[in-house]
Amino acid sequence: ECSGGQPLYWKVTHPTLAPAHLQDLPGFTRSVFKRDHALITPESHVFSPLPDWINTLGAYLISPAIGAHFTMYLANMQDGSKSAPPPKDVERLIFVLQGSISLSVGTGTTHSLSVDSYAYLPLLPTSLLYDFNIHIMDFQPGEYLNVKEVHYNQHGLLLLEGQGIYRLGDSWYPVQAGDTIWMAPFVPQWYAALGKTRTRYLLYKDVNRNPL
Ligand code: UGY
Ligand code: MN
Repeated sequence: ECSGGQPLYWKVTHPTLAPAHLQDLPGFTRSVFKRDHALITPESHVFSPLPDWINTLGAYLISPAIGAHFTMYLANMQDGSKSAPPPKDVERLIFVLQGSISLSVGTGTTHSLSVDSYAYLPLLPTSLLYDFNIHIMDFQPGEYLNVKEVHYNQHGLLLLEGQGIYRLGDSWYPVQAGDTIWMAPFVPQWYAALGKTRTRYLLYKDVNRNPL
C-alpha cells in the first residue's frame, strides 16, 4: 500500500477516464470555442460584477464578441442585490435557477418569482421589436431532434436537466445539465437525449424579423 491508503498502481488498474475524473485534471475542460459554435461548461465560468447592477456577480456566457446579436449570462444575486434595467429597446428574459427574486418594473406591482419561473420584459407582443423567442425543450431518453437542422436563426442554449450528445457542425459533444451552447446562423445542429432522465433545455432563437 502507498501512503494514500490505496494499493500500489491502483490508478492503473482503476482508470480515471470517467468524465467525473477528467473534470479534475489540471487544465482539462470540455469547453470549446469555434467560428460557428461554442460549448461553455461550468468549470470555465468566470464571474465579475455586472455593470450597473448592485451587488451582483455575473458570468457572460454568450455576447456579441462571439458573433451573436444577444447576450446570455448567469447573474448571482444575494439579499439586497438589484439589477439594472435592460438598455432601451433591449428585450430581456429572466429565468430563475435558484432561490427567488422580486420583480418590479417602473412603479408597477411587484411579483415574486421562484425557481423555474420566468419573466419577459417589456410586455409582448408589441411589434417587430418582439423578435425574441425562448423555448423550453424536453426530450425523454432516446428522443432526438427530428430535423438535422440548418437555419438562419442563431441560438443560445442552457441545459437545465439531463445529458446527451450535441452535434454542432462536424463535432459531436457529450453534454450535461449546466452546459451552455452558442450556435451561429446555419451551423448544422442535432441533439439526442441519453442517460436515464429527461433532457430539458432553455433555447433562445431570433424570430419575426425579415433577414433582409
Ligand atoms: O427550433 C429550433 O430551432 C430548435 N429545435 N433547435 C434546437 O433545438 N437546436
Ligand atoms: Mn435550431
